[in-house]
Amino acid sequence: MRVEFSGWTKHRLLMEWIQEIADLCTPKSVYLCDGSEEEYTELCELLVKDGVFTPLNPQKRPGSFWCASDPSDVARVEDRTFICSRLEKDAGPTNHWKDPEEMKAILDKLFQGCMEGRVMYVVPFSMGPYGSALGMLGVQITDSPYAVVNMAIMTRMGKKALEVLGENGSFIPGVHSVGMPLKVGIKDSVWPCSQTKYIVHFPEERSIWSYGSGYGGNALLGKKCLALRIASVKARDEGWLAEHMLIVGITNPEGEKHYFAAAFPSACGKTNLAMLTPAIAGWKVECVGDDIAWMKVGKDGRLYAINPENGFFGVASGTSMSSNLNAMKTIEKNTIFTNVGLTDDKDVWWEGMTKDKPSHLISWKRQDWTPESSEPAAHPNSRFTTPAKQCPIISPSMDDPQGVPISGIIFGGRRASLEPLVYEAFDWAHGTFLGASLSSEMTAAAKGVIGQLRHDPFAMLPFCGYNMGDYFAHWLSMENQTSKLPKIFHVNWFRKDEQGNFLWPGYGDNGRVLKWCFERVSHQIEADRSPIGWLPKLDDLDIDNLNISQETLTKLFTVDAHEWKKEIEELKKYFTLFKDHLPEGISLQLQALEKRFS
Ligand code: GTP
Ligand code: SPV
Ligand code: MN
Repeated sequence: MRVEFSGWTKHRLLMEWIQEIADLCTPKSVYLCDGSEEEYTELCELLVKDGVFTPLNPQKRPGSFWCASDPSDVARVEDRTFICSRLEKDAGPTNHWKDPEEMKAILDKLFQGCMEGRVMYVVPFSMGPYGSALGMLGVQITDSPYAVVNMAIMTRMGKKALEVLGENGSFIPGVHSVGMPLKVGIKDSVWPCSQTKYIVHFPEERSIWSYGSGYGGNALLGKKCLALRIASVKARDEGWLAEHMLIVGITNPEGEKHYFAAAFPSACGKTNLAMLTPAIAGWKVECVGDDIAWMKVGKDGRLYAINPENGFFGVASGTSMSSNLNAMKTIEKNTIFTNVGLTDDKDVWWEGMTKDKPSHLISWKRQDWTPESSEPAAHPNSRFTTPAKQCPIISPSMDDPQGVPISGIIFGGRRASLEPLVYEAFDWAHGTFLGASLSSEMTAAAKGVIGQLRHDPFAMLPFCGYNMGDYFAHWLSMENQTSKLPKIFHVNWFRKDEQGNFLWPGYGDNGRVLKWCFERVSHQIEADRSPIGWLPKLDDLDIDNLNISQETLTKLFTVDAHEWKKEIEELKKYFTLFKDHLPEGISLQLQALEKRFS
């Protein structure tokens, strides 16, 4: 089939590539997206007609849809994610690697005829404000209209991106198929996917191939595949940072403002912190991004960050008016809900949304559900896809091509023990070590054992497109570019008491911790030196109107030498994984930490 491009693009390489993929995948037709509102509406109508989308009650949630995935396709598949660099050592010990030629042979077979009977959509998009020096263009080919409408929310998608691309601009190509050709006699399913899954990245040629899944980061290629795995490689080559971080602006009662970027592993609180309603009076928060930050040293020597995305693909489960009011307001309209419960009055519900449970609904498994049911109404990794612009506290800087200057970087994970509520690194190298040492209990965001503690350096374990040891070195090397790097902090909202209860109330009260970080970056307060870093003087942590005992506070900040010595032994073992790719700077930090405890 000849693809007809008239008026859509004059970019020769783009046209050739689209033709090549159409010849390989043999769809029944090709649809070139323009990103218009009409197009979005038509695609949603098509999804409704095909039984994929259920429109929600327009009185309750206008412009919104419910859908449920195949029960086997509910999260990122890390064990099926590959970094196919030419050399295995460039993928490193934390990634799955296959020789690029071998992988291409596998993909060639898989993709041959894989779109039979389906429409092949071509989705041009910009990651980051149009024309930003920090931004990047991508084109996703997909046979999933669900992926198209999600991409329309998550990225700046359509004609404008093509205009910026022009006739010979560069773009990251991504090919996605749900992997279920509609051969004669095969009936389509509401959530087509395949038991065979491959999420593949070729870092040197900067391309993406994704097969077999329609869900989240597996299928929305602008997100983890492009903006983290491919972008991290480009960032290393060009001297900047592509990170799994939220970006938040904070203004104190005096009107002084600072921006922070924070890296927490998947489902560990980025969206919540990015949209924080601070529990302390007079402090204002604005959201620049909730998942990804691209950061580059600016002309003034400071680190500037943009959010490459245009929407939020946020965890629904647990989101409520009390935990995240701004997210709840963001998703009042024009939102796609995947794998949540569908109530009898055609609204959505999930565990933790309200105290009172609906007496009946349709669960994410499309089954009748009542409060007596043994299974949850929503999948723990259920998600909302919603435009960032709808967030009541979205920062106007989100569209600033320059980005925002970052004053502090925060690392954190889920740790039931060991890690105190907050502390500050001694310097950049020590902060890099804190990022490299990050461990967290696993969540439902990826297939795996929930609750199991694992090393997740920089919250980038599933997202780093090259050797993690080289990535540590790249972080250390940022110091050669500028003397004005941000301060680095470590937080832990998830420390528990002996009974297994969280010691810290979290959510809005995390504003108290941000306030401490703010006052440290603006040099307003002193701190106490400890073996692990600078700890707050307890008087400096604002606990006004917070019902917390002195005993709990002490527990939150306890640095248990015995526990830390065990952690140091564990880290020694872990870092051997990187062999000669482990930079000396990290080994020296570990030795220094051990010495401070002896
Ligand atoms: P990804 O989108 O997967 O990258 O996740 P995320 O890092 O944005 O996580 P998110 O903010 O969606 O939070 C995930 C889960 O952590 C939700 O169930 C929240 O309710 C819970 N959570 C977030 N912040 C806190 C907190 O301060 N304390 C506690 N106890 N739980 C929290
Ligand atoms: C994450 O898992 O960190 C996410 C969701 O943000 S996904 O887009 O599926 O990767
Ligand atoms: Mn994420």
